[in-house]
Amino acid sequence: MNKRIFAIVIAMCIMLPALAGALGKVKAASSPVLSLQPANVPPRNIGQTFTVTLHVDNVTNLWSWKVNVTWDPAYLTMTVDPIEGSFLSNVNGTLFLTTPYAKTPGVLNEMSDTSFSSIGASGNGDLATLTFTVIAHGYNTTAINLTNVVMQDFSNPITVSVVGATVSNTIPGDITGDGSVDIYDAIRLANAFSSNPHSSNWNPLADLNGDGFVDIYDAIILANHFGQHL
Ligand SMILES: [Ca+2]
Repeated sequence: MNKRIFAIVIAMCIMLPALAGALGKVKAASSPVLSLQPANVPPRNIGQTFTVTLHVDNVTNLWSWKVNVTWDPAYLTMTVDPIEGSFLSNVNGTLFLTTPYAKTPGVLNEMSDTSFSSIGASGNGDLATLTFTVIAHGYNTTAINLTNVVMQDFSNPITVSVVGATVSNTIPGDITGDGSVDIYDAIRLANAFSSNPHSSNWNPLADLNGDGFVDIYDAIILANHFGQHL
């Protein structure tokens, strides 16, 4: 680690004003949305795991759902079978089905859940938890996508918007995505310092720990990986 660079970053951190104002939540639209959360997964070391939650918002009487999940098997592998969320099972018994995680690299076909009750679940909730392991670093980001989504109440299909997740697959600290952690990354972090997603200088790639703020904890991650490259 280059201590002088780290000192510059720390100095910038101290000089910049403290984050003001509460972080407001972006209100979801009132129509149903199926998403993976978090939408932006921060960078991990090779071998580290992370989870994303299949989440639904603004749904009415959800009785059954089915989805395919796809990802790039060059960078990520699913290491645990998906776990059912509580949204449907809180209403009644369910039949949760999923193919084994290792059957096809990069694809999880027809994960589904169906309630034993004719009355479905309404509102917002978690449908499933997916666990991935980082197996290689690339540049910038790689995606986890949701396809072939089917949702329905007891008698009719439910139209739903679908949002996947973006996973940062570089070395932690490689904000520029050029495969090395250096002064250019420190500058990007400094430029985004004290920002949140509502700030004009927000840069999600600089939020290295994915907590919704660019702050000293991100600078520490960058410093710890300073000098590393692909
Ligand atoms: Ca952060």
